[in-house]
Amino acid sequence: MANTPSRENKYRKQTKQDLFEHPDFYCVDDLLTDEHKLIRSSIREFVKREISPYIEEWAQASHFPYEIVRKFGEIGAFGPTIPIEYGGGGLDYISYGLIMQEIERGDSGMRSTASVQGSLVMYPIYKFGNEEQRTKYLPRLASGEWLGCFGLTEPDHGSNPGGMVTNFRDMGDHYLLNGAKMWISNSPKADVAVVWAKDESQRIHGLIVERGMEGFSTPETHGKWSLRASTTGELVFDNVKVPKANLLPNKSGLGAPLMCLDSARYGIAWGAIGAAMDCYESARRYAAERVQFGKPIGSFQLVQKKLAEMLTEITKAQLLNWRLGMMMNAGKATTPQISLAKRNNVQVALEIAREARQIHGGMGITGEYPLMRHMMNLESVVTYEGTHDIHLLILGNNITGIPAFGG
Ligand code: TGC
Ligand code: FAD
Repeated sequence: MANTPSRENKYRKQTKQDLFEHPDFYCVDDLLTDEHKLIRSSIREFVKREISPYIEEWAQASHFPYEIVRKFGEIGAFGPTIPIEYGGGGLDYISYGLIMQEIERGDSGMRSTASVQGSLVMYPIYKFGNEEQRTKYLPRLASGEWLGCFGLTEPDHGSNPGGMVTNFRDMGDHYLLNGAKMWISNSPKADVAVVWAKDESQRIHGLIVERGMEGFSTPETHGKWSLRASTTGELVFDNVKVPKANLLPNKSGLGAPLMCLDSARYGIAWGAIGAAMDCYESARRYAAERVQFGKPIGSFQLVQKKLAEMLTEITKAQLLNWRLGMMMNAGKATTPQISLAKRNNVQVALEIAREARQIHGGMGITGEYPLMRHMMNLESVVTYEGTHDIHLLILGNNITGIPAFGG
């Protein structure tokens, strides 16, 4: 009898307020530590104060709020899993996921700024760099004094980065770098770029390229309908002399950038659900308030179906994220496991944004609500860090042992 749940507990219903504030239908909070909850609530407060009031204006104006870089540094959003001695947060992967979730609840473009800096710039310098490189770059990147970017994709090599043509030659006392990267988040404002390029023997290496090096430019990409508050551009290398001390010495080959992508894709799996939660919360609220045919639209079965399906997918994705986070903490998560979560969660977030937009009727297309912004942002998120179909092929390869990428 002692272990039987009381009737009160057994039948406890989540209140409307619970579901409004942050849908947690399966009590995932019970799986989090007090520190996790504290980190989540402090990032949520930050987003409410520093991002949400301004994000529609920034996105409409296609404005990257550069001052957010320092603020992210102050709240520990850059490199949460990097050890404290290098300026990082020394936190676990659940904390990292919660930080990405809360930032993306505000905006995917803002999360891009943070996840590129942490997973794609600080991570390779920490993992593949030497002590001198770690102490020179990591504290400045962690604090937001410097902004970084990650150059893998090229104009003719997106899903197939192994085909890259950007290259460097050993000139004795320096390397000479030539080529171009495209679709690079943060690039127009970046102080440093981690760039992946081939040596004379076609082996891929990471190089740290700094703004101001002769022949290095970062033209901005204009006209995006997506991630409009994030800045995106190219990296152009025209005979750039890179000091030999800037080569990341501890790993080479395509596996090195792909390891960085494992970390970033994990963060995206959490982030996308933050955007989905924001859409769900807006739709739930609107359905309760908007009256048609003399009743709140939330009383119609078809609207309830949409809301119930949104909550179902958010709940499944939360559980997926938590379990994946525990495997990341144990160092046991595999690339296909990360692909499954990135692919699933971004796709369900995109569908939730579209359904939430429909619940808002005409109002859903305006900047008074976050739906169209999230929806358009998620159209990039479903493509970058490996497209939806590339992640399916990674899973297919894992299931059958037969790669179907072509080539
Ligand atoms: P494949 O033959 O499978 O692998 C090449 C070598 O890499 C090794 N490897 C890994 N090593 C460590 N960790 C991993 N996760 C690894 N995955 C693979 C592999 O063992 C092999 O090693 P070796 O020694 O045999 O050479 O490579 P492939 O050329 O067949 O390509 C596979 C494919 C298509 C899955 C991969 O290239 C891929 O993931 N393509 C998608 C590209 C992508 O995701 N690009 C993202 C660019 S960055 C970005 O989008 C940032 S957006 C940021 C934001 O704003 O938030
Ligand atoms: P492609 O590879 O040309 O793919 C086009 C279509 O073909 C897709 O639907 C794809 O799934 C499909 N396809 C390709 N190959 C296959 C196949 N074998 N089988 C079946 N279908 C296939 N990159 C960086 O390096 N750093 C960044 O910071 C960065 N930030 C980005 C920010 C934004 C806003 C965007 C949009 C992209 C960013 N990217 C970045 C690039 C991103 O990773 C690529 O866009 C992505 O990997 C896809 O490459 P692609 O656009 O060249 O498309």
